[in-house]
Amino acid sequence: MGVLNVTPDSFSDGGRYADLGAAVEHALQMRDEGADVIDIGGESTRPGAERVDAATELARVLPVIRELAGAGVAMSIDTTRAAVAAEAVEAGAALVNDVSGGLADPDMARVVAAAGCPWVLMHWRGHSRRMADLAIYGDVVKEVSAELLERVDAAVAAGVAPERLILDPGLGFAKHPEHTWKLAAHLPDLIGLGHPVLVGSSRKSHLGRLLAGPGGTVRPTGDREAATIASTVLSVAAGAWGVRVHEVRGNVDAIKVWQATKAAK
Ligand code: PMM
Repeated sequence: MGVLNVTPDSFSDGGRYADLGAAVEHALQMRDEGADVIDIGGESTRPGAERVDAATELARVLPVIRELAGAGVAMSIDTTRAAVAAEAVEAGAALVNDVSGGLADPDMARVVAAAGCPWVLMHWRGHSRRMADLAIYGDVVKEVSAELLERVDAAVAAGVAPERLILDPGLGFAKHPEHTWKLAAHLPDLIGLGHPVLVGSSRKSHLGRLLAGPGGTVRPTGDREAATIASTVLSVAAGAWGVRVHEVRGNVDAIKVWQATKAAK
């Protein structure tokens, strides 16, 4: 899954694809490099981010979705808003990627059930502005698993077919680096919940902190690519269904190496 943030303020690519032509060109490049799905978002979820209204979100994503639908590109819509998801699916998005797992908008489950499309339920405890305060866990793997299963139950109760649900541990969302590393290490537990699992580790701050230079300077987002690729290989080798990444080529290369090695066993 290739990330396309049509936002002025996302943590690693904010502002780069705000122009329609640049956004479409980048999406096509990611598709050509091997991304199966382009994940389009119009609202930044970086820690501390303020929300934008639905009209702003729609004005950012719809032109890109329409253009890419015309080019036959498979897309997901990265939104927590039911109204945005509904219009995005109508315009051609094939999948809803909801970082709130249906918690942010009580209408989301109904919209997804009506659309009959796959739904990524990410583990989430609150909007970006306050999520750092919510990173309190005893056993992070058990709690994230239990909270994801609650979201599955709610989705199914609202009429979404269970086989359409994809789970995501929500690395970095209401999680300190130690929580994120624990979840990455225990990915098989999440996969054991019985749904495909998507992992979004690309360029996130746990990598930046791990790679901090002398004096503790956190490695900048644009220089976390090798670490992202390592994380991709570990995730797919552990059984992840997909990875959500900003730079597609290197990650696809790495997955091919893993696949060829596995095939030669
Ligand atoms: N991370 C971000 C945004 N959307 N969606 C899913 N399913 N999983 C994630 O980990 C995730 C996401 C934040 O990263 P970005 O600012 O690069 O989009």
